[in-house]
Amino acid sequence: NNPPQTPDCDAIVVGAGFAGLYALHSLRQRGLSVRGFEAGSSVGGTWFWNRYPGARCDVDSADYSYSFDDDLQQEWIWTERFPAQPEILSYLEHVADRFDLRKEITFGTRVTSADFDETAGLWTITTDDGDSVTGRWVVMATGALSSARMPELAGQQDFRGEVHHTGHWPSQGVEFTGKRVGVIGTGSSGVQAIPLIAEQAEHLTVFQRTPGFVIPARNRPLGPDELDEIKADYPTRRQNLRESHGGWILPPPVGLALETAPEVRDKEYESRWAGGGIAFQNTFGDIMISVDANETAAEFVRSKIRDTVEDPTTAEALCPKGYPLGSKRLCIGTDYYETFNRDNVTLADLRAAPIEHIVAEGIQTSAGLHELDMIVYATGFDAMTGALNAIDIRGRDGIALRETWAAGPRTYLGVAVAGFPNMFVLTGPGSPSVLSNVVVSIEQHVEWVVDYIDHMRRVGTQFAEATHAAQEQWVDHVTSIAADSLYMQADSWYLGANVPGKPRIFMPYIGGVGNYRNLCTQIAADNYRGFTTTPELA
Ligand code: NA7
Repeated sequence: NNPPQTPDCDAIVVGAGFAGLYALHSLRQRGLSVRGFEAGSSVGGTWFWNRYPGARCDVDSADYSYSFDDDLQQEWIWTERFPAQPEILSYLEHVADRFDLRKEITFGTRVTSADFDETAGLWTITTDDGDSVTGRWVVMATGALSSARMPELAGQQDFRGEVHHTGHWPSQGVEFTGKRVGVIGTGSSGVQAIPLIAEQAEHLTVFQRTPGFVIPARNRPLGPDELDEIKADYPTRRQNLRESHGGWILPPPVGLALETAPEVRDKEYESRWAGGGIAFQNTFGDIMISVDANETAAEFVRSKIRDTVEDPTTAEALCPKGYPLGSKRLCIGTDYYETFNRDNVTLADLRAAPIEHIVAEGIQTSAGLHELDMIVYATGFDAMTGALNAIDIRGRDGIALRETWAAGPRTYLGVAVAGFPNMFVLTGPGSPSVLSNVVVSIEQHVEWVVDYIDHMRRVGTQFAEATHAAQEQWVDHVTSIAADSLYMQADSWYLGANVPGKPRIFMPYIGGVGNYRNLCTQIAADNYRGFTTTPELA
């Protein structure tokens, strides 16, 4: 064995969204030299790319923010209950400036490969500029919902009008006035964009394959008094978030749906509907456990749709059926169903009349041609694995992550992969990230990973790598706790079902962020159980 080479830096961080920024900051605080790479021209990650009209977080702003710096959380002013994309982006820009993070980051540069060299004792990343940089550790902060996905529709390239994807929105904005616009997709992004596009476009056609459950957001301005109250309570509030199931504080369930009389039940649903947001899913403790209980909540939403949407055929087509409420991520919207009462909005129900092909003039369904000037794809992401698999990552003996994950992703705790020493993944498959307030998850991941890296340096560990046995046990655990849940009853991106050919594996950890945190803490206390280590050469 040759002594390890001197790397260009200690740690390389790929991505400069919420996770990458905090990882850069924390590693630097511990005295490591760091280099960051970001494909966007500035910081923000998800919030840099998703600039479509209506883009907004569905978690309360005061909670969807960093807790690591008290001055930051006390000084930043959130103006709305649910923060809009521009406000989150300016928050992240502020964080980058406040902690002077930009100078470590190379922007407008995509990492194309990452290679581990055991003999040299380092990772080499290569960028689309052709540059390469070496580091002892590589931290993938590439995001769980960052690889925007275009569907494969016949004739897509023939369309003569404008084409946009919500997850890759032009920074200069898009002009809808006087245009006939088609939106494909009615997940969270479509649901947020549709009402605002409808207000501007000459005509909007919504191409819907699977209707979602859309709960009103009831967004509102956050008054100074309310924000002050939150800030005064931040220490307790943040601790509660860390110990909670989802990284958010919801009003507790009011009992069990199946043990509550129908009139009382509907009153409770009505009250949560009026309050808005994801708390609806938590009205009763059995909604996400029992299909019958879930159906009572689902039927309540359908009754709201039928009450709101004037045209009965459109209302019926908008009613979600055949999968439990919450088994796909709930959509949180503003005036979504009301939008279908507008004269300039048409619903194209693709279950009744599927898309046959895209033509120069628009979208041809089996019911006829929809002439369009613009198509907006709100078709989602190659979730959790897409951004990682887009990089040619090679671990020990040149083994490719893409091959290792050909039958589905396998990780230890969602942060480490056997065969890939000194590589850490933030919000990876097997972590609770996408089923939680992701900022709470991100802070936990970063702190745990940075503690581990610090520990390695202190005890003189050259490489740390998850063992295959620990990884298999974790994958079995993640899969088994999801197996009996209602999550398995929908074709969701949690399962990879939205990408043709993607292996069907339930990717997120559903055990909750509090439990996950405790487990990770115990594993660290147990001398990082499940990792094998190589000591540094003298
Ligand atoms: P989603 O939730 O994956 O939604 C994508 C939508 O696009 C969904 O309605 C899909 O219908 C539809 N889609 C995808 N491919 C097609 C094709 N080929 N034809 C017609 N319709 C299609 O992505 P979002 O961006 O809305 O949200 C992702 C997450 O970001 C969200 O859950 C939040 O956590 C934040 P389908 O349901 O597959 O029938």
